[in-house]
Amino acid sequence: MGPSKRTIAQHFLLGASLFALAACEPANEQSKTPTVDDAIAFVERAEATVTRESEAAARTAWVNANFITFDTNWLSAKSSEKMTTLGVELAQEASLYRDLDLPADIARKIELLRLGLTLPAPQGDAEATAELAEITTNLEASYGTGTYCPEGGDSTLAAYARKDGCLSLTELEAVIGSSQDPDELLEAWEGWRTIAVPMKDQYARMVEIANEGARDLGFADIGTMWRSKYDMPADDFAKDVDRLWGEVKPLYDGLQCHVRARLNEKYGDDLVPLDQPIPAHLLGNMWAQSWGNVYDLVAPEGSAPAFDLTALLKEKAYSELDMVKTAEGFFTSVGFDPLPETFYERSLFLKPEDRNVVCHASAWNLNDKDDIRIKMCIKVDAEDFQTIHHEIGHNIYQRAYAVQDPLFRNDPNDGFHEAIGDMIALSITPEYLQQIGLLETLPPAEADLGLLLRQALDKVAFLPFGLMVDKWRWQVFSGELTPEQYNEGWWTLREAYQGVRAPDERPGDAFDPGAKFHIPGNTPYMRYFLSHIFQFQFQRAACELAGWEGPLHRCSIYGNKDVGEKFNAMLEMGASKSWQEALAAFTGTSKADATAILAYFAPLKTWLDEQNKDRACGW
Ligand code: X8Z
Ligand code: ZN
Repeated sequence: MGPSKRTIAQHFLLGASLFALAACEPANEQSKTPTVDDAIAFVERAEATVTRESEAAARTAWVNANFITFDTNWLSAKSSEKMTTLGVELAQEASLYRDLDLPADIARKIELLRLGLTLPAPQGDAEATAELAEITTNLEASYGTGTYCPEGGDSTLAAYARKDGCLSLTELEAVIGSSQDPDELLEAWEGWRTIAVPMKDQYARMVEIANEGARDLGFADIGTMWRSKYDMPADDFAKDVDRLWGEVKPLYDGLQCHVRARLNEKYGDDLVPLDQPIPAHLLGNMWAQSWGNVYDLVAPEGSAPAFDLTALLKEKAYSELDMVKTAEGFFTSVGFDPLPETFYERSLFLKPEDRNVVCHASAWNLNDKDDIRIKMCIKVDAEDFQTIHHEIGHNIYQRAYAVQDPLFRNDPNDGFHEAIGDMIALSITPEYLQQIGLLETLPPAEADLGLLLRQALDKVAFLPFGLMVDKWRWQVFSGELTPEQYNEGWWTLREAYQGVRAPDERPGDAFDPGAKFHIPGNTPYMRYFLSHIFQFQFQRAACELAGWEGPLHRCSIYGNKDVGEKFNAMLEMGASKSWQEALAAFTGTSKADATAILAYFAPLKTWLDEQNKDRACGW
């Protein structure tokens, strides 16, 4: 299930048991010719069943993710099995009504039911359904409880280890994010990847089962099913993401070239040769997916960053709770209702010392109304300040579309859900920070370049990673990559798209994709690539509406209720209309459009071109 958001519709859609629904059906239901009235009645029953079954599933998943134990895993697997059974039955029955001439909203709901599951089980195969649920629960728990325990005396990480001599992901990430010692970095990088080795066989078996489920529903494989969820034919969607990548690639390539040159100055030709991809352990992030932590190494010469948000939060002694309240304050400033009391009572903000939790940040709606919460292990730094906005954005969206019918309580394109809070966080400008008292003196205009570079290290560096994760999964699902080729195929894509390489020869049993949350968690990833396009489109539309005339990266919509109102109108649409219609309602265009992110970073692109003019870029 998604790390990011769970709503009842998604719960059911990600898994769901139609035994109650099936009980109402006459035994010969399949044999009679389906009518429009049958379809309407089916949708009504499906929505009632989904609503009834999903709340318990959501609460089970919440407890499991907050207390990972043998028993909560067991309960979670049972719940997932039940929900998948329901989801398969609903998808199968929905297929019967597809070719009828249905009212538009019924046709849309039928399609959502058909496409709802992330990993379908084979039809009517109780054993395979149970096995699938057990595997997915185990994979998620393996990731959530994974630790690296250095053995032998030559570990460079002893100083960071806990009392039991082991390091959790949080601790290993702290090393990758702050150390500039290549030995430490390499050990932390390799150490975390040891947790994924045992996942590989289970992952391969999971793919086998779910592919059979996808075929039963009429899809060639799971990847085709995933690509069919975007209101356009699956092949057109694949072409569209390639088009978007082609548009942003020159900006990415310029950034990669500059960063590689500076890391070469720091680490030398042996470690960072100028004609090779960058070794993945030197980029300040466990997955080399965003590079903000190496800002100081790559910053424009002679110019300090306009501000260091981590330092400001620490100077002002912000607590984790202060960070959450500040993010909430942004949303209320544009007119959204305050978060309910229960959000503060029931969310998890701090990493518990005494138990295993899934620390990867997520946002939940437990009752599809107002029981919204986030779950994350907050650190007081700029990265988590951004992530809190991201998560609350999910909650605000969930609450907005709660006005819709159950099957429409979702986004029309999973990239939207990921873009809401990120778009809001684009308004964290120096002026905004001054308004809320975090920053005393506004930096001069020439500091903009540093700010933009800092932002690009997160947003632009992310793009090829956002793209390649599901390019890999699509190849795995289609059989283009066999289990023996899983790891090699992963690194082929990492090199091709990101210009990033493994820092060492990978062991034969390595399963490096498994060390990224969304692979064992089975959360589709193309949503994040899309979100990095959409959030800039949303921001450009919001700033136009606000009458902003300056450069896009200096625009903040803080306090602008007109923008909030129009934004909310799109959020309230939920999945009731195509994503193209929802996008047009807010931005006036129905196409995913990279010109907004390019406009945002235009001054940086000019600067990067200048920096790179005598460098041999590429890898
Ligand atoms: O998983 C997340 C969010 C929850 S939906 C924290 N993100 C991706 C990641 O961490 O890999 C946000 C950015 C990309
Ligand atoms: Zn998210």
